[in-house]
Amino acid sequence: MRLSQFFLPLLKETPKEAEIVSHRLMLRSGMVRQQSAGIYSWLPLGKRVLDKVCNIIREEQNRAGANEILMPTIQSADLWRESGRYEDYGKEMLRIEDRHKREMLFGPTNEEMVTEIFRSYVNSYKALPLNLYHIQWKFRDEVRPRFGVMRSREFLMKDAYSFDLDEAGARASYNRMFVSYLRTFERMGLKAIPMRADTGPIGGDLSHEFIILADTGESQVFCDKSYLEMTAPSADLNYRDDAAMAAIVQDFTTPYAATDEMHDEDAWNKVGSSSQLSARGIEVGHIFYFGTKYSEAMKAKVMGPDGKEHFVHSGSYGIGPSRLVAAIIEASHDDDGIRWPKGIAPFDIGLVNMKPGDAAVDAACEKIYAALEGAGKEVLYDETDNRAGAKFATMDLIGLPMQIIAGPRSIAEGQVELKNRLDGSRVTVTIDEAINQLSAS
Ligand code: P5A
Repeated sequence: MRLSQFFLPLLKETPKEAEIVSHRLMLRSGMVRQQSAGIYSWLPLGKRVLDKVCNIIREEQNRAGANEILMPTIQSADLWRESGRYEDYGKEMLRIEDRHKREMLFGPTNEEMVTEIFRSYVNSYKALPLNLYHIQWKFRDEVRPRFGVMRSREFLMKDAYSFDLDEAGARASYNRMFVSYLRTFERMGLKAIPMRADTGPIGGDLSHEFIILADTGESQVFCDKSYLEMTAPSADLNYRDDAAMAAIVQDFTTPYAATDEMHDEDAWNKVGSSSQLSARGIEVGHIFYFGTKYSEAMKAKVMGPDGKEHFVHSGSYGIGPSRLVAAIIEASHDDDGIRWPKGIAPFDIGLVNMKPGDAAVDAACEKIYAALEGAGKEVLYDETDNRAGAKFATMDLIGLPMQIIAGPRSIAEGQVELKNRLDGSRVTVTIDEAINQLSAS
């Protein structure tokens, strides 16, 4: 993409309304635009990052055996009356009346709708386990939307729903999602710690929040420092091996970790002060096992191997991709701007032409641009006639992991400078070396 064609509406001033660094940087770098309180448009730079986040989530959900669907944002109130949550949900639910005076709502979550789909098609244990997920906009009329897309009213959610014959099966499904979450967040360069959590309006008796540590986080959390050393299982793991999944979950739930609401002082004191980590955290995912809560209320039954009908056991599993974009920035930035982890960055490489109009520099840049794009890399090519200082500041602000700087002096010697945005290192290499090195990275 050529910068002259790319819609990148940068802000010069730091917006006063933005209280935390991710919100400031997202506004300054033209990633999002607020349309109403807690409601945002995603502009090209932000949209590219959001898509990267969603794709990692999608790959890991699919790897774990979940099926992607797409349910609507607008739901019927009658569906929610079946579960009894229409009245319970309160003011957070945006209620809508259509022209026929039918009561509708903008979905805050989809347990009811997915249970309706399940009961319409599945009637035998042979189709189980089943996990259906979608990535769709949700609306919750939060009292205090704040921190930009971190706590917004309209936000994107990946929500998965599992269906099993019995509790043992449902726990195995829970474990698969738990493990896929470990991999998902690690691929985004985040250390997300699973913490025993409250189930709130979703219900159930087993729940974990996945929390990343950040000073600006809304939750107070307590955990064992050993979590900081733990790494997610590799991609070749076998999701169909229930015992292996249970062992991983066991490893990741044995050290102490709890949010404020679930904190237990006695257990905490046993951790030992040198291992205690008390910090602020951001909830990026939340998983629930709620048994037959919705299947009983909504009559979702299957025939079991015993020839009898059973209410299915279910869980739901949420990740907030739009919140994650902000959370990744909270975890990875410096005074100059964002530092995107590889795999999340809106472009892999920023190519800075220091003297557009200079035939040799233009030719070298065009060669590099074509070669890297040809190698499947996403390159943002700054061929504008902005000042050099402004070009550097923009590249640093938008945080592409690697920058190639091509000026007349270096090009005369057949060289360019490579700047690594993540560690700040700079090297001068030949044009061909730059192409080879970055094509392979
Ligand atoms: C799980 C999936 C649920 O709604 N039902 C379906 C369950 N869980 S949850 O914890 O309430 O939300 C799941 C994730 O969505 C993100 N999230 C938000 N992101 C931005 N702004 C909000 N206001 C917001 N509320 C929830 C979080 O990442 C949360 O973990």
